[in-house]
Amino acid sequence: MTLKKAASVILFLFISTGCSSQQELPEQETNPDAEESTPEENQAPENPQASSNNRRDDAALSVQTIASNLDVPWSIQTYEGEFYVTERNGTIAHIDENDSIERQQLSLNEDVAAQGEGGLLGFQLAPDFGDSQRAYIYHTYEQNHSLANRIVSITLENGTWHEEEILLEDIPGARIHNGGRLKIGPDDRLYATAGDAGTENQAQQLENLGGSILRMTLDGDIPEDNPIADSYIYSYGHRNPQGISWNEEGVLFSSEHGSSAHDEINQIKPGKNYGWPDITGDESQDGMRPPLSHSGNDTWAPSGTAFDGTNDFYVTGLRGTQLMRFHVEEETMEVVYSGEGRLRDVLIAGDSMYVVTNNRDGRGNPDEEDDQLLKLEHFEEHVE
Ligand SMILES: [Ca+2]
Repeated sequence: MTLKKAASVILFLFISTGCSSQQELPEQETNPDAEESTPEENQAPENPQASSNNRRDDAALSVQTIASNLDVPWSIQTYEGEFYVTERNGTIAHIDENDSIERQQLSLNEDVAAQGEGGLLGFQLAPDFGDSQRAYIYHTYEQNHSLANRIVSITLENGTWHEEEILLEDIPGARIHNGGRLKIGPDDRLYATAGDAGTENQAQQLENLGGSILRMTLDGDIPEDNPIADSYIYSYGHRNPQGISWNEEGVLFSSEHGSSAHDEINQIKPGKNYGWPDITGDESQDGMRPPLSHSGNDTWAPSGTAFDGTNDFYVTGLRGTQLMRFHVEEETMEVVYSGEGRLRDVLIAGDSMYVVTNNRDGRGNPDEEDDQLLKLEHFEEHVE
């Protein structure tokens, strides 16, 4: 494990309250060959100044490299001190307690189509993973010469993950805007974020799963208490949501890529319409919910998220190349960490926070060690 130079990062933070007993909810574009230019991820990084942070328990962070040379990592999961990280081209990196990496293959009935921003994206270990060795994945695949996304359960056997059951197929897909985050909520339902797949109006169509946050049972059925009868749609009017997390009171929040700017933080309520493509930024319209916060003319390109407690919502930034913290009650956004390039996902486990870089996703400037899984924690407590 390398203790990175503290000077290389912007420091502050954080998890002094300890992570509640809540289960770690695992928390999520870019491509060299993407023909479509997605403005949110494709432009040169901005370098917003870290806001000065005078909040309570802030302290310097130590930053440790847990794993290097990852291949466009997308989702982080942890189980008993080990990590499982999906890689967009279709492998899962298993990192053991000694930080050694084993690349696990997938045996699926449909190949992972790692085209544009698509590929192997969301990942969630089953609640009984220790016994069942089961997990859920969200991945892009080819269907009738076009792209779509599917959610399947997989089980780990002798280092290979085998497809078990299809939970949901035909989620709209494309080289851009595939959404892709998967998480089990405090209600034991599986939630997935689906993008508009580049067809904006899909987000307003209730007969179409694109541009929505979806909710299903762990068997892939539509729960009886879903807000729209016989529909997986939990909320809609989203452009390209890539992060969802619940706070310790069970309230769901999301991150969403806006169109060239106006990236969003939303509080998600069942059955509600979040406006894309009809409203963006501060615009309003009857029956549509505006975001809690948006990036204005700046771009965060927000992806994976994690909650600490009730108010601290952590959001990774791709083009923004930083970890941000949205304070729910104060509705403020501040930068808490930067310096390692594009960040795709964040996970809070115990007293530590983990992020993965995405400098090899085709829009970054990778160095030799990229991409990396990094551990952030209080510096004072971990000086070697
Ligand atoms: Ca919106």
